[in-house]
Amino acid sequence: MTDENLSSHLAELDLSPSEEIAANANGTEALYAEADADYEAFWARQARERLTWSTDFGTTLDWSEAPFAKWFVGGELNVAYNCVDRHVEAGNGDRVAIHFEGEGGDSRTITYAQLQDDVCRTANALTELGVTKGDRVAVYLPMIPEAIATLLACARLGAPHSVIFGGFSAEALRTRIDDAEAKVVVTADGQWRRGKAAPLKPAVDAALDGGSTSVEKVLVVRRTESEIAWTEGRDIWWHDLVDGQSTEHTPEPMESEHPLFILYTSGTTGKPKGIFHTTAGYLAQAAYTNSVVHDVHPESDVYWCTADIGWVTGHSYIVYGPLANGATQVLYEGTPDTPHQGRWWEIIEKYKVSILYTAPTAIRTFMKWGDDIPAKFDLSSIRVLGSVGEPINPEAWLWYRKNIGGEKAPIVDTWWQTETGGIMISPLPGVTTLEPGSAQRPIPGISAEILDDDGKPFTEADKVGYLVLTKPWPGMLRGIWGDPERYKETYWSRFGEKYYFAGDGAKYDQKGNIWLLGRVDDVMNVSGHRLSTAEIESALVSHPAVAEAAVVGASDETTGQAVVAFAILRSEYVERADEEGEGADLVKELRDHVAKEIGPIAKPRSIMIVAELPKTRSGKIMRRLLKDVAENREVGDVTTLADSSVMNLISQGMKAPS
Ligand code: 6R9
Repeated sequence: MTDENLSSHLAELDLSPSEEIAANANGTEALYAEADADYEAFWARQARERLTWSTDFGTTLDWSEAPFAKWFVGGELNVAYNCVDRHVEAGNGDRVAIHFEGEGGDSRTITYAQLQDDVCRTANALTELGVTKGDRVAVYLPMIPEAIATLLACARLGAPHSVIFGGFSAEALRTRIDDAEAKVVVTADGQWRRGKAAPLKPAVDAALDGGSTSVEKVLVVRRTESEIAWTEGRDIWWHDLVDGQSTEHTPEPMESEHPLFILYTSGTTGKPKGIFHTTAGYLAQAAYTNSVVHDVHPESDVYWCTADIGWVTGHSYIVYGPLANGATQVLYEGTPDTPHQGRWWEIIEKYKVSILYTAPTAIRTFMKWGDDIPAKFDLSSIRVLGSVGEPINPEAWLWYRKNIGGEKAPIVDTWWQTETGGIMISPLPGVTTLEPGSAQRPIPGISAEILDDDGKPFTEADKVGYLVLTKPWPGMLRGIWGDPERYKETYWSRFGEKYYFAGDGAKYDQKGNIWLLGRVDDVMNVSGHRLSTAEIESALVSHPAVAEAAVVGASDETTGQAVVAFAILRSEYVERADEEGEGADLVKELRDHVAKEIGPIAKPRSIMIVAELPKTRSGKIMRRLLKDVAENREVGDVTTLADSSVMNLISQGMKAPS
């Protein structure tokens, strides 16, 4: 689609809330007013109505030691009880909690009553391994039901879990296990990826090989039946220990501020940050947001969040939010193209998924694969779509709405972070008139502003600034594990202690919508003009030849920084670019296209056509590495890349004479 087509198409669309959704939506306009009037009272109501407390709380928020927050002080509850037992007690034990779909086609249906048994057995097993309240448990598991049972069992015991994504290396595992001083590791022999058994347990062995760790036991799920090494006395099979346990276990109430989990943020330089979250505030926000933003109706919806449990999205929107709400959800183990590129759509058809929550990088991949693939499946059950992880460019937004959302499902573009615990900025289905590409407005209970370089808030349109959060919120991180100073320094010092600095650039549009513009380190300064990498990437992707693009600011003698772009072409254009001279023509065309879309100042100094972009395993483009290439430096640390060979190809291409 050309940009004229895109903007005229956008202008023609009616993106006001559909009556059908609005009639029954959990979110309402009135919530904004209620929260604006008294945000603490608003959150207190959410916490009391959505959660079941063993002891009611007294003080809603204690901010006297800011930025260290205490929410719902004096209250006690058990997270696992809230996510499982109470639904069974309420007579919903037969409701499906999890439709599990293994990559190889094996499936399991787990009701809330069965999940309760699984969680109790797992809690009893962990107790037998010596895990008690306060001990840390490292989790390195595939996307299988045992992962959910493990997290809930930890929560039940008050043993904070630290999930390490199954794609991380032994080295990453070692640093995270050591930092949290985990007592037990729960893992599997392997996981299914693209039809092959990918090993997991060997990485745990390697991580623990150096000795001197805190780990006493390793609990191993048999998933792939691969041959693995075994350390007698340390390693225990899940089926030997868990299966025979009692299904009775009494959940112990935890204080509101008892630590629930640690989750390390990836992709940054230096030591990973162990972001930690606590019990009641986190759960209240996860349950509330899953209800009003995803508009989950537990009695009728089938919800599917495609994130991995190893990321915060999996924590909040596979485990804690939907289960606290008593929802029915799909859990899928594998990759979207196994055994065929329509696998996700087949799953939606099979389980009649009504709410899908995924990431722009996945959507752009599906665009590349072609419209005809989802068209083969019945997706008419879909009523709400969600996006998370990075800005969704309007092209991808429109594709998602048309090809997956039947031209009518609202798309919630949800901005939040590991640190925020839950969704912060997003439209609400049935309430908000949508604006493709923008996360729009803080949800009720959340307050955000955009600051200029001097830390002054502004509201004028199209001026780029820094996103900050101006009031504490229940799901906020309580710190960086073992490093309170780093917590203050990273988030509460850039603009003083009044503002939580999110690290994202942002702007308002004429209608007052917030547009997220990527990490601040991705905001370039070209001849004194602020330019966002995301904006230029979006412009490139709006050209019909471009499937995906990444932009970095490379230092430039004249302009301070210059725009350097990397682009993956759509398959129909790859051949054309390979022909003598055609590649150069296309690059010129793309540069002019960006100049036309955003302005001559944004015209990339160079555009390199590449076959792949360097991405972390969570799908985030590692611009830091591309910047190294653009600035002719040796490429830095590639250990968090999903495929570390990608950078060799790109570096060679850059050096080759064109
Ligand atoms: C949930 C999650 C957080 C960073 C965040 C921002 C980017 C996430 C976004 C978005 C624009 C959205 N981000 N959602 N940017 N629009 N809807 O992704 O957490 O992995 O900690 O990443 O992701 O840059 O600061 P996390």
